[in-house]
Amino acid sequence: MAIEMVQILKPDGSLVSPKLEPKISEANLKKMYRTMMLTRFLDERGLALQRQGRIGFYVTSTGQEAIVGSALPLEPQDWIFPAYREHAVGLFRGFPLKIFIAQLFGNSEDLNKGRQMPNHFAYAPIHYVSISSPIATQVAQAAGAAMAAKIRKDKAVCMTYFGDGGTSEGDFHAGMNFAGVFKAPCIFFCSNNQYAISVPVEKQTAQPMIAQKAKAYGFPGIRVDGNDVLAVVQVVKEAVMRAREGHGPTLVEAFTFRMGAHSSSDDPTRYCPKLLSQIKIRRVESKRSH
Ligand SMILES: Cc1ncc(C[n+]2csc(CCOP(=O)(O)OP(=O)(O)O)c2C)c(N)n1
Repeated sequence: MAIEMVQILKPDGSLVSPKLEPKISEANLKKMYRTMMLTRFLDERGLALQRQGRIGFYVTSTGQEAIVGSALPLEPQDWIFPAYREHAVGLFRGFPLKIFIAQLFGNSEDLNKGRQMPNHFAYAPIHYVSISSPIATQVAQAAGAAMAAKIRKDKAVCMTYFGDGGTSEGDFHAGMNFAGVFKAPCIFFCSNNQYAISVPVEKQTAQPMIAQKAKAYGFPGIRVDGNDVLAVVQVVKEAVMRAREGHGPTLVEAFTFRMGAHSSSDDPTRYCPKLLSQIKIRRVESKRSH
């Protein structure tokens, strides 16, 4: 019953096997790389702005930038139901940087005019649905939207993102069950970064492999190295094809690691010894934290 982890790149950047390399244009490879770098720079600036008291809240995705690979196989008509760590997906699809930053400030150029919490982005032209704070609510929303797309025969695929902690929520199970029964064109993308704030994944679920959970709902579950951008492109490409051809949903577990705090309100050195050695945490007290 074990599911192997799909890997195309070795940690040093060389290929596991040249046969596995997906066909990606040089322009798209550069666009993905640029988006990954931009995301990391945004994290540095976002945290600094929060520490300066100029924005109220920020969530980083440092260590999880390769999620950008999940955006490449999608088409403009597809829909994104994100969690709060998918900046790279939005930026890759064309989320304007100025509007993204205006959202953090809640200023006059923010499309919500400050009525949403910072880091709760939405941008209709790229079908990037507003982030909801309650964990995993987007999973049920995505399954419902995918069922609607199927009924309307409009060929849109819905992609939803959530963390390992999100799989303990009722909405995860409701969304997975409905999508499985109705063969909805939905992709469930779990970034297993091994922590839900301070709760390690082994205290979250007795099934160590999140991809296995798809079996209970009657559709495939795939485990991929979430830090391997080429492997992420490849598994999502196959899942999108399945969904678009009417074969129903796929659960993708992207195995990764959150290389920082949960958010600007968190101090991970209090519960995550791995981070103590890996990252220099700025222990600056936040003036405005949530
Ligand atoms: C229903 C609900 N319960 C609790 C919270 C508080 N909360 C915010 S983020 C979070 C952890 C989620 O972890 P995970 O799904 O693994 O995603 P990650 O932050 O690791 O990307 C929790 C418990 C919430 N927002 N909603």
